[in-house]
This record gives sequence, C-alpha cells and structure tokens, in this order.
Amino acid sequence: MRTLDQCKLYGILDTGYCAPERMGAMLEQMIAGGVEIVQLRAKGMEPDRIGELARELHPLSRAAGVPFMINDHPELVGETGVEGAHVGVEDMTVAEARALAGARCWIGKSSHSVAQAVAGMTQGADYLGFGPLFATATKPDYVPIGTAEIAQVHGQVSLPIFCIGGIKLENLAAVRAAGARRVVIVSGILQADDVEGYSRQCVAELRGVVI
Ligand code: 3NM
Repeated sequence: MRTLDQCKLYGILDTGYCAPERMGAMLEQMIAGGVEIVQLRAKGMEPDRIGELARELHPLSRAAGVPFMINDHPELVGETGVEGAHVGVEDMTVAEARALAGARCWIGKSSHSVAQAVAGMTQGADYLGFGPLFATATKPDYVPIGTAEIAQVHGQVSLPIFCIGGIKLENLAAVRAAGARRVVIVSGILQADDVEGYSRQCVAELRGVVI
C-alpha cells in the first residue's frame, strides 16, 4: 500500500457525478491513469449502503496499492477494512474520528484557512485538505480562498497537504507554481471524456514530467 507521502493525485468517487453502479469502472480507469489515493464521497447516502459500496470497491484499489478513504463516516472504517476516513472541519475532531475508526488507519481533515490547517495538524490528522482554492459546483457553499496562502500553509504545516476545489488539468500548472505539491481533483476527473488519459496528464503535471 502506498504511503500518504507517496500520493500526489487524490481522486474522489462522488455520487454527485458518478452513480454507484458506475463507480467500479470509474475507479479502474482512475487507477489505470495513476490516481494514487481515492475517497468515496456519498453525501446523503445511508451509512449501510456506503459501507456496502466501500466493501465492493475497496478490493480494486487495494490490489493496486491505492489507499481508499471514506468521507464523513469513520465508524465504517473498521467493518469495511478501508485505509481511513476523511472528516470536515465542523464534523468532529481528529481524535473523535480516530476513536470511531480504530488506531490503525489514516484520518484526513479538511481546512479552509492556514489557521484551520495548523489546528488540523495539532489535532493529529494524517493529512489535510486545503481549499477550496477556486469556486466549484462540487462544494458550492464555500468561499474560495485562492492560491495566495498555499506557500504559507506549506511553511507552517508539516503534513501532506492536498489542495482542493476547482482544480483541473488546465490550472494545475498555476496551482503548482503557487506551491501546491498534491491535489484533489473531483469533477475534472469524473467528467473527463477519457478519465484514464486525463488522470495520467494530471499525474505527469504534478510530477513535473512532460508527456
Ligand atoms: N472539499 P472539484 S472543495 C469536496 O475545500 C471538496 O474542503 C473542498 O471538487 C474543500 O474538484 C471540494 O470538483 C470540491 O472542484 C472539490
């Protein structure tokens, strides 16, 4: 299994863009394209159904050494055997999430400012999300924070930081130039005509490779 340190491109299987029955095929394309860590995000879905879906999808990522995270439901980590859970700023503390998920897993935490990122690190998160950088239909109620604080957050937080929110292949070079080392791309990947090819180009851009 990859360590978090080795992950630069984070993809999310989001029910807002991908029906559950399409997620297996989507995940295979994402992994073939080089997505290095994935999350199941199913806002509003019954926890039992999320658990079922995670159990169905997880073998595909595990076989590729790609960590699988569940959004919002750390209590499902133990029973599904996935690698961890991701929680929002207002949801619960990292300690609460870890108590529900079990010690041997990763807990990721969102942050929407440098101060929240520092708080997430202090709470003991294994990695942080940082955003939304740009306005995005995937998380419409949040005010974009832009790219100006990316360098600062990397100076103050010694954890893997995944920038998120409105990141696409088209703006990835600018996001990197602002200091981002890792990103989450949701709609850009899920809405690509060629998910595998799009992911591969994103990975290459993140690794500074010309293809
Ligand atoms: N969390 P897209 S932004 C799920 O800032 C999520 O915490 C965010 O989707 C945060 O790549 C976001 O489609 C949406 O913009 C990211």
